[in-house]
Amino acid sequence: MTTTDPDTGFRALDATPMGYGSMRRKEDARFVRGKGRYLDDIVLPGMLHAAILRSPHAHARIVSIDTSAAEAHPRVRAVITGETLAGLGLAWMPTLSHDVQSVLATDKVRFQGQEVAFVVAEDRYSARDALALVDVEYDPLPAVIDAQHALDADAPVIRDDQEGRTDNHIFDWEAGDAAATDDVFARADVVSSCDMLYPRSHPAPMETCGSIASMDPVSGKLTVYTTTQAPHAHRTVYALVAGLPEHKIQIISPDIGGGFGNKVGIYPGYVCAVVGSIVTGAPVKWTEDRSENLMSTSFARDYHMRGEIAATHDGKLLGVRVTVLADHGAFNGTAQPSKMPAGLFHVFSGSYDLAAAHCAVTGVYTNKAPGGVAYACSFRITEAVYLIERLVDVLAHDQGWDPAELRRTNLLRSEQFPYTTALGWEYDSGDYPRTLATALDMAGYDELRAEQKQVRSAYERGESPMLMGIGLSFFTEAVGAGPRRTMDILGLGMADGAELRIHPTGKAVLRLSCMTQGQGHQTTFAQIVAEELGISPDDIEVVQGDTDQTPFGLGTYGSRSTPVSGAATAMVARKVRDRARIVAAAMLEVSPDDLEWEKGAFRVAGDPAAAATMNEIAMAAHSDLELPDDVEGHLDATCVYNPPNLTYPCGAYVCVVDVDTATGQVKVRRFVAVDDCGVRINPMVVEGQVHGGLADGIGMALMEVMAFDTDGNHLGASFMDYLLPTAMECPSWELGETVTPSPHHPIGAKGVGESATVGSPPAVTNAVLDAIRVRHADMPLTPAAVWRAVRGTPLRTDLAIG
Ligand code: MCN
Ligand code: CUN
Repeated sequence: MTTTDPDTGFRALDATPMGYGSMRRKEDARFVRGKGRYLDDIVLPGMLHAAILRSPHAHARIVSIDTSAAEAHPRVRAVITGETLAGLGLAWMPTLSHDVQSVLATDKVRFQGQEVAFVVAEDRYSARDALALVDVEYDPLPAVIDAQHALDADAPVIRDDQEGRTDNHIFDWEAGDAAATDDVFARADVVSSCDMLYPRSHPAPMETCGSIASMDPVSGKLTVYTTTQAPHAHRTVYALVAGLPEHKIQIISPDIGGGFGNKVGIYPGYVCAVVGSIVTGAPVKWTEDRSENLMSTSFARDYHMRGEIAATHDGKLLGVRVTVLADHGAFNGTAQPSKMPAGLFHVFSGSYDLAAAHCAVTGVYTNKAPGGVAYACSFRITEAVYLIERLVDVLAHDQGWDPAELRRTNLLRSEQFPYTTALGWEYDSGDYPRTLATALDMAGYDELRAEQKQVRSAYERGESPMLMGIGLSFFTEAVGAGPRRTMDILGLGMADGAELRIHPTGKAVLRLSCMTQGQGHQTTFAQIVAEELGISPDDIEVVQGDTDQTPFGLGTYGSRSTPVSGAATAMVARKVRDRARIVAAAMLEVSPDDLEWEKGAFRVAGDPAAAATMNEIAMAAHSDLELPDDVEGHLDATCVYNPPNLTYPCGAYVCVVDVDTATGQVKVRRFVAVDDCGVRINPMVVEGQVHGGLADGIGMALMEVMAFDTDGNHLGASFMDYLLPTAMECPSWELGETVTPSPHHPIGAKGVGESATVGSPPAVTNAVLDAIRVRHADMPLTPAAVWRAVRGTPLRTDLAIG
């Protein structure tokens, strides 16, 4: 489908494919002209502007709040506090994890940046100015910042709003067979263990979060424009939380400038905007700035893990045992399937054939922002993959084994699929050995090891400070939640809807419950319809993000759009095709069984000249054509897809780094990524998704961390401190693919949106540690951390304490 210019390396794209293939994204015609319509572009008549006063303390009792000076500001229209909200029963709201979170603080503030007051004014500047006029008296309390001390007997109790609470414990959860795992470890020849922290990070989307609420006092209709990845779920939650009738709530998600999980949940500012609109009778816009986004919205990771791996003398992996301390911040607000407090961490047994595995996860409160599952996390699979892929390297390090060989000999073989893991999850398909072999071939693994030896001998001779590292990871992802029987969010089962309308002239409109944030849905979902019906993607409009216009479904996260909404799209297109067959039969005066489908047309078997194209069928379906009595006219159809299982993409990554031991500086020289996401709808879009995730991996492994000081002061509240990778830090990615279709997905596709974010951090980390021959050091491997690791004095980068 694509041709590459041998001189420039640029790829020219052919004409729009009638189905799968690399085509330019339809939405980009808008975006590259600056014609996107993001939340802050929306201006409603008479709209007011809001700002939030936030806590400077990580933990403090609120003694008093005096809003009189702010209220006296000539352009201020309302000042809302926790007390105002308490009067409406809205001071606390339910989180996605069966906890409550304060919308505006009443009793205490529990993290730095927590919402304390909401000021609505005639313009944005006045709203900001008036924040300084709100006088809050705090009585500071000691803060719990290090999760490892949250359960100490003398730790301050953060959630004393909960009656009878005397500690910071949230939950204990375990999975796997503890006895069988202990047994395997008792029989093992070798065991390696390692303590590791997957540090707290932030998705940091380019566009921050915000909301415009408009309550029509006459009709009682609430319209909320908001940056959400899950518009329908938001509507239901607003209805449940605020007691508003759901049919009178319309959620509109305009263009979204990146979500990465940050835009799944409902933030206090959204609720306050609704209250602000009710109180003032005018639309209220609230948008946060960068620091507010970094300090108060959904973070990711913060998993303190202890892993053990057991093997035989000759390198057969036997089992894995894990304990995790999960730092959930001040409110338990993780966005993941409700019955799964550690998300899908179950896949920590990785891509290997293990006899047994067990994990125990304990969740704790700390004085940090809540959230917990965001940043291309696949519901904690990022942490699980990092754990197992680090453990495999630690074992290889301890035993002097080659990490590639250790993986090769233990990967699941293709004849083992469908494979049920020690934790009971059924991996649908894969050809892991071929995926790994492809990556190692592309990288030239043996030559790299030979070069590494030479670089090391020059280093050991004192001729050069440079070392070279080669890091591998092999990951199995689990994406496409539900099925709804086992997975729900606040009782809403995880299934997706699709509606397909075919107009008389053969043009189509596809309405979906999922919501693109940059993944190219307007293009790729049109391509699915094109593949099924032979209508050009250019003739198919994809509608998302408006609950009044789209069918119910749980939204876009956990790379579930292709596995669930993509399946719904294929199924609804097939329903349309079934209807088209009946119409075509009436047109051609034959039995439906005599027709053969050839993309875009039905032909009479044995009489190729007798045919009806989709265009002709569409017009006929709306005409006076006589149809059988039991057949409705038109071709339109709807579908709800409840996935039978998750899809399990995989990938093999090889990272090559150069490490300057004199400065600790790491340069990623090469990155080979072979991904298997089943059938690729738009290979160019898939590659774009992988590029983004690989950059995430460099960010996580080398620079991103939400650090705090011991008082709970946030040390990463701007992009000066919270470092994101740029093109400067990224090599030219070398991508490869294997394709093992998902057997249970209608088009054999698996999700890919988070694969590279999941798979790349361990590859980069393994590469750096391989270079300096250090068994383990926690991410991010900043120059300071590497410099210290080389000298044998590890650095803890998440806390500003030595
Ligand atoms: N695709 C394809 N063939 C496949 C699989 C996917 O062509 N076999 C295409 C899809 O049709 C879609 C894109 O790749 O256009 C990503 O699809 P999918 O893997 O289903 O992921 P989602 O659409 O559900 O996106 C969610 C995922 C998540 S959870 C995060 S986090 C993340 C990610 O996507 N956030 C992103 N990628 C992002 N990319 C951008 N630009 N912005 C974000 O916020
Ligand atoms: Cu967890 S980040 Mo994505 O699932 O939206």
